[in-house]
This record gives sequence, structure tokens and C-alpha cells, in this order.
Amino acid sequence: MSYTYDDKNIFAKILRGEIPNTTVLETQHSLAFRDLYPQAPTHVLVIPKGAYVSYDHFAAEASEDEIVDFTRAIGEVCRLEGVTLTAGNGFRMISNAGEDGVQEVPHLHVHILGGRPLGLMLT
Ligand code: DGP
Repeated sequence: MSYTYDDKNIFAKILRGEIPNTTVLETQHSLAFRDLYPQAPTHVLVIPKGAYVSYDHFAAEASEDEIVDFTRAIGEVCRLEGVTLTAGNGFRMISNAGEDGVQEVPHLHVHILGGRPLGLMLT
């Protein structure tokens, strides 16, 4: 079975510049911006620019350039936000997928949360 991507989702609109965002980092293949409803002092969403619905879709179909870019963008956001283990107190990264994962926006995104003790909170 193949993956279905709905290009009317809100992050596709952000990528097309149809709705505004607060950008933290933009790279060749990725965009990082602040979550509209932050659950921690740092709450940044990192997305690939390609049309991938979930991490399993991305891992199966993205090019190595896209995968390296996305992985490094996540690390760079942690550095920019001061939550790395070298400069800060750590962070949590989460990627919800599908119905059981309670994914609200059907474009792959990784939440990066930090800046306070996160306890057992999930997002
Ligand atoms: P998830 O449940 O993992 O699909 O989380 C989607 C996140 O996207 C949620 O934390 C709120 C955030 N969000 C929803 N709409 C917008 C938007 O228009 N702009 C931004 N920056 N974030 C949004």
C-alpha cells in the first residue's frame, strides 16, 4: 500500500508561504518554526520540505540528502534553542503519526520541547 499525502494540510500551506510562521531555521530540505500552542519554553516543529506524511513514509521514500538534512536540522535547532546536552539541560523530541499517534497535522513533523523539566508529559 502506498502513502497518501494531502497537500491542503496546514504545514503544506506554511511551506507554500500561504500562512505565516515564526521560522527558527531553514535549510535546503527542512524548515523549523515555533509551535502555535507551545507546551514548553522551547517548542519547535521541524518538518521536511518534501511531501511526507509520517516518519515511516519519510524513511522509506526520502533521499539520503533529505534524511541527512532533516536529521542535522533537528540537532541544529536544539543548539540554537540552547537545549543540547553540551549547552543546556536537554530536550524531548516526538513525532506523532496517524490515528493511534494522535497526529493532528498530516505532514511529518518532529516536536522539539525543552526549557523546563518535562516530566512524563507527552504531546
Ligand atoms: P501533532 O498532534 O503532532 O500533529 O501536532 C501538531 C502541532 O501543530 C500542534 O502542537 C499545534 C501545531 N499547529 C497547529 N496549527 C499550527 C499552525 O498553523 N502554525 C503553527 N506554527 N503550529 C500549528
